[in-house]
Amino acid sequence: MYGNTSLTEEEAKRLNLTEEDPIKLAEFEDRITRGEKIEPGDWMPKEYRKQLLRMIEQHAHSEIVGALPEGTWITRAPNFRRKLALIAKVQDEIGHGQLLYSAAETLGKTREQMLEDLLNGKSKYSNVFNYPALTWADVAVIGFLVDGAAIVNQVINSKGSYGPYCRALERICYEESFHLKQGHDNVVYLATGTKHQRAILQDAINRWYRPLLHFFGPPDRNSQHSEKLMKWKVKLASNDDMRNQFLDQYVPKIWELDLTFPDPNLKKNDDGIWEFSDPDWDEFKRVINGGGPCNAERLEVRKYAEEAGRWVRNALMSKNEKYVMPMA
Ligand code: BYC
Repeated sequence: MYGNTSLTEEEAKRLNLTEEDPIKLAEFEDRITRGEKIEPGDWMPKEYRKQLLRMIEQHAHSEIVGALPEGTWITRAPNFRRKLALIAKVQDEIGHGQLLYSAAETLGKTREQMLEDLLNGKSKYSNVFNYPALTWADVAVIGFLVDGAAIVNQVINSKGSYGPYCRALERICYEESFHLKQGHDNVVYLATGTKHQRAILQDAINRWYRPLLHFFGPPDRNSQHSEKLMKWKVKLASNDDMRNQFLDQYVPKIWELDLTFPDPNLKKNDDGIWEFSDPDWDEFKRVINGGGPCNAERLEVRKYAEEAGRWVRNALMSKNEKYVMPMA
């Protein structure tokens, strides 16, 4: 029915593909199967474009909002060396936002529209950045565990099917790997420091544990978009697989330091699958829909940045000039 693809009519309906030209759709899916990259000028199903845009846009927003919790500690970093490293890291995160907005723009939505949708709440960003960074130990935990979680996700997604997103992710992963080293150094320093330093570190790990489990998205059985995204190789691992990889890599590193996670049921089974207590998926839903502890504050800061920076953009952009949209 749909060219060479094995889609049934029911699947086509579910995947929102009934309007697509079956021949073009079959060619597109063959390219994906062969592992070719899809580039901005190539034919793609509307649903592929829509899904990619949704995901890359959310990722871009996560980078610029994600710079805020750590950014609040730049003025209070404990010494000059840590301050320099933190300034550089926060600057890198904003740069990742730039790369990702450019990748998203290749799909036909302008950066201005994307930022407007962030500020009016239409577009999401990662749950983790709606929690406060209460102490310096939060900066260490974000640098080690949040960046660690992001690397797991991004290394996997960088092997995906859409060229501009993959190229942006490859570059981001190089920089994130360095962030991870400074996060690890910071965690080890606090873990081997005074009683107070260990105590604030343990407290930060306790508070970030649940948001970190949420970071990889809902359990596979409740994931709305995974089927399509995995079929088209935008996502190369499911939410549960990525979460498991993260636990496998990072739980032993925290346990090695004689620190704990606040979950008595956290353990690795013989089949390699990590088991954990229900991380309260209602909290996840609340947070991603605007009801987390810092959602309002994060958007206020972004609104202020938009308003305060408008004159700079106006000065740089001329109404009489035509600007090209990024193509790669
Ligand atoms: N937070 O069908 P599902 C960084 C939403 S920044 C918020 O499984 P999907 C860093 C999802 O959007 C890097 N919302 O979704 C920066 C959907 O809602 P909508 C951040 C989430 O797309 C600064 C609904 O739940 N990384 O590292 O198949 C400093 C159903 O979910 C979340 C990325 O952005 C979440 N965690 O899979 C330090 C990764 N999870 O859109 C560090 C890119 C799910 O229908 N994104 N939702 O309203 C992805 O890889 C995928 O989108 C996900 C979710 C694996 C997260």
